[in-house]
Amino acid sequence: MDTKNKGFTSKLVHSGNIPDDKGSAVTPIYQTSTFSFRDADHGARCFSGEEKGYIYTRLGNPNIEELENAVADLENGFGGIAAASGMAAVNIVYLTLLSQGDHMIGHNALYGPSRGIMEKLYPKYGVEYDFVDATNIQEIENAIRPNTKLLYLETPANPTMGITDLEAAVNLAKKHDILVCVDNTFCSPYLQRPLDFGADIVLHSMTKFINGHADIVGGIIVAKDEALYNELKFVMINVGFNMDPHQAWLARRGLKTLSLRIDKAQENSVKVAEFLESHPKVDWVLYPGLKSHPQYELAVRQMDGPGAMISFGVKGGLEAGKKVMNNVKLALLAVSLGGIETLIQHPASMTHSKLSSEARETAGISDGLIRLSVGIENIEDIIADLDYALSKV
Ligand code: LCS
Repeated sequence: MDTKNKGFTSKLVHSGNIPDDKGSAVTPIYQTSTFSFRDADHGARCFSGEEKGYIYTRLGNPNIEELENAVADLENGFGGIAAASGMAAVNIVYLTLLSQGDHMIGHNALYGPSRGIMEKLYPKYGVEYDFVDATNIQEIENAIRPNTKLLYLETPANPTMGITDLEAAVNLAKKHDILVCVDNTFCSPYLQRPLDFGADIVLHSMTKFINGHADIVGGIIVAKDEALYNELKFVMINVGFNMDPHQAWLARRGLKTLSLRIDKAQENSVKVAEFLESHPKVDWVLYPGLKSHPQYELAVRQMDGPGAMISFGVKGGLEAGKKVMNNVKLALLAVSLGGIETLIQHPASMTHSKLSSEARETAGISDGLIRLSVGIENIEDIIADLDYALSKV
C-alpha cells in the first residue's frame, strides 16, 4: 500500500508491507537461509542487480526488508538496514565511517557499550575519539579536529536524559564536513525524527520501543541517502551483522502498536515523574516532561513528547536506592527498556558498570542514579509499587 500521505499510525500498520500471493493479512515468516533461482540466467541477474530477487537471507529476506522499509519510512530516510542487535548497528556505523587516523566525537553519556567499544576496541585500528558533553554545543565545537569524521549523539541520553540540540549540532557538523549519527532509541520515530533536523544516520536498538515486548534483541540504521545506505549495507552484509527473519517478523509486529504503547507509557510517565518529584524521600528527578529538566524548552521544541524514561535519585544515595530496587514488586529489576512492562535498574552497577568511574562521573551518571522505564500497566499500580518501595527507605 502507498502510505505516502498517510498518518504516522497508518504507516505503523501498513508501511513497507510486502503482500504475498495468498492475500495474507500478515506476511508469513520466510524462515529460509536461501532462495532458489528459476534458471542460471535468473541467478546471475539477481546477483548483478539487473533483476530484483531474493538470493540468501544474509543479503536480504522479505521479513527483514519489510521491517527496514517501515522504519526508513517512519524516520523519513532513504533506506533501513536491520542488524542482529543495537550494538551491531552501532558497530556498523563505526566500521563504515571511521578509518585509521580518523577522529570521532561522541556524547559522554551514551549507552555504556556504545562508548566502551570505541574506547576499548577502535584505538587498535588507529581511530581517535573524544567524549564530551554534547548538551553543550560549545564543547562539541572545542573538540573538533581536522580529522574529525563523525559526531555520534544519543538524545535523550541513556541514562542522564541529557538532550542535545540537534539543529545546532548538525549545523556545526556540516560546517566542518562531519557526518552526524543519532541514536534515537529513547524516542523512537514517534517522538523524534533526527533526519528531519539534517542528521545523516539514525540508529535504534529495536530491542526497546520499536519491538516493545521484551522478546527479541535487534537493531536498525536508517541512512538519509543512497550513497551512505550502500556503504553501511556493504558492512552489514560482509561482516555478517544481519538479523534473522523470525526476529524481524516479531519486530515488525511489535512496531504496529508503537504509537499506542508510547501514548500509554508516556501518560503514565508524566504521572510517575510528578509523583517522584513531590515525594519527600526523592532527591531529584530527570524527565524531559518536567519543567525542572535543564533542557525542558529544547525538549518541547525538538521532541513530540517526553517519552517513558525517567532517572531519579533517592535521598541517602545508593544505599537508599537499593532499598527501592529491592522492594518493588510490580516493576522488574532488570536492564533494557521500552517494553510494556515497567523496569527499574541501577546504571552505575549494571548498564554502565564497564565504564571507568571517572567516565561515569564526568558524564553525570552518579552512583545514586536509578533508571525507570515506565510500562503500560495501570498507573495506580505503578505508583503504589514505587510508593511502597520508597516507604522502605
Ligand atoms: N543504544 C541505546 C540507547 C541502548 O539503550 C542500547 C541498549 C543499545 C544502543 C544497544 O542495543 P542492544 O544491542 O542491546 O539491542 N540498552 C540497554 C539498556 O539500557 N539496558 O540494557 C540494554
